[in-house]
Amino acid sequence: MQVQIVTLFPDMVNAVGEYGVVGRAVDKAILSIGTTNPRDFTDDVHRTVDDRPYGGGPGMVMKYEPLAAAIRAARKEVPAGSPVICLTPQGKRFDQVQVEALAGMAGMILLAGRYEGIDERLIEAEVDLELSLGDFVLSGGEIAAMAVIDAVARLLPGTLGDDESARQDSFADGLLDHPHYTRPDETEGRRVPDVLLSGNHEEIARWRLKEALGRSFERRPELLPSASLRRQRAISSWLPDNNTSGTRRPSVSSGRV
Ligand code: 9D3
Repeated sequence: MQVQIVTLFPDMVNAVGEYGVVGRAVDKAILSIGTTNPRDFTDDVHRTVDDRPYGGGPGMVMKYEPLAAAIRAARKEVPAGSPVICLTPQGKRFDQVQVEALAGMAGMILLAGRYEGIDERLIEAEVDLELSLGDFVLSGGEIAAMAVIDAVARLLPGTLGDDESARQDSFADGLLDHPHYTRPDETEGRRVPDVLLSGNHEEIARWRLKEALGRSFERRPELLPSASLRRQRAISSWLPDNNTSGTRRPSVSSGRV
């Protein structure tokens, strides 16, 4: 996948490709990250990318022309049909469903804004999708663009090892994680739960599921309905002659799975 980020701070976003899992995807040429700086598409001596808002008020607005020229240049670096995605507090909340959709693309252009906002006509003319990380205030879109790249890179075929991929699949069930422990078996009076030292893998799996459900119920109850639906679908897909057409199958319509 080719990702092109339109940003005034290219050094900041390039860092996401230098570490850990994303770094490995870049090294394996599964992912390529490039940047386009709107400041390189100005024609005045001050290389101006912002201006005062029409209608007055505080702050500055990113100008149309340098951004439009930068996006046009960025389009030449990604496959045809790649979406232009603007990171903005006004966007739709970013979640794992969107991560999966983006991981199926051959490329994407991520637009990271600064200042109070971007001239709305640029969004209308060039942007396919607006995404937000959530209801808190960042100083610009760069960290959000890096979060999108990190989340998407993990799902690209070949990025994770077989081990990591299997774990990713088993936790794609929409619940919070169970607690984790490693050696030693006691730290300043706190012991690892006995069940984890028992060697009984069936019992350990049950305990972990119970913990994951308990934490999800306590901390994120809104996760439970879709987690339950996903689990039912997973179980259905393990059954013989599993029916993916959406047609009712009388023999397993009791809802007991
Ligand atoms: C203090 C300025 N805000 C008035 C309420 C508006 C505002 C403008 C620009 C707030 C944040 C930003 C910059 N943020 C992003 O570009 C951004 C963002 C975010 O702030 N929160 C969550 N997700 C995202 S994605 C891009």
